[in-house]
Amino acid sequence: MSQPKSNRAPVGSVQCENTTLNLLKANDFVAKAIRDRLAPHDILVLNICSSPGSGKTTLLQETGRRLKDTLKMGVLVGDPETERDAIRIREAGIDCLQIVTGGMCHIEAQMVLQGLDHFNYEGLDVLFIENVGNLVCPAAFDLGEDYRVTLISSTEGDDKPKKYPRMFLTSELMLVSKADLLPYVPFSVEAVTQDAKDINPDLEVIAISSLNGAGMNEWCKWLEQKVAEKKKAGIEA
Ligand SMILES: Nc1nc2c(ncn2[C@@H]2O[C@H](COP(=O)(O)OP(=O)(O)O)[C@@H](O)[C@H]2O)c(=O)[nH]1
Ligand SMILES: [Mg+2]
Repeated sequence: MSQPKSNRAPVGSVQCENTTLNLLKANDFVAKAIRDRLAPHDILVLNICSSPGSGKTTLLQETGRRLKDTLKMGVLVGDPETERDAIRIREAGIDCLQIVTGGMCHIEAQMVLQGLDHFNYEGLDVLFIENVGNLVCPAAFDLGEDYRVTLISSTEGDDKPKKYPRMFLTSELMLVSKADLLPYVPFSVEAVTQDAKDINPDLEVIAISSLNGAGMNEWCKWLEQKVAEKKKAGIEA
């Protein structure tokens, strides 16, 4: 899938100042350059989004532990400050580059394009981009990804999809994270799924826990299938 999804395209319909529109158009141009750069290598690119603390880094650590013998993975991780997430991800055996955004609330395509030089594309199956924790701004910035995966944790409330619709509209997969805490918090997987699907009927949903392993096999299977599809599309192209 080398073209941006139609859900991601309507930058021109964003109601904002002209300068913001120009910024988003420039971003789309760079996102295309990322797709062009990676196209010959059949690397699956996933943009992982969520609120801060929903479990993105923990999920990547656990995915690394489970799949590092079968998939070669790389991670670009964005935070306003510190290298802490990159250190955690490297400890799980995955090559990782930290993007320090200097206070910015999202990653832009230009940061990804510069970060690509860090990776050896040879044999790389998946490049994860862990976005800055934020359900608003990251939704507007195409990073050249194949799929956008948004986490919503059981501890942050099941009302978020309707409040932050663009993030769920532009995602292909919603992971309901921290499923181990569901018995203890007022959060309905059914309600959050219904709200998210009202916005985006094609959205896939998996409930996961990086702590007790619930749903992790299904997530890993989804990932492996997308990698296989990407390689198949590359062979057929
Ligand atoms: N109970 C529970 N806690 C989790 C789970 N995943 C992450 N956490 C905790 O949630 C906090 C934030 O996780 P982190 O991965 O740093 O979130 P990020 O900011 O989205 O990258 C940490 O204290 C994790 O240990 C989970 O599946 N279950
Ligand atoms: Mg993190």
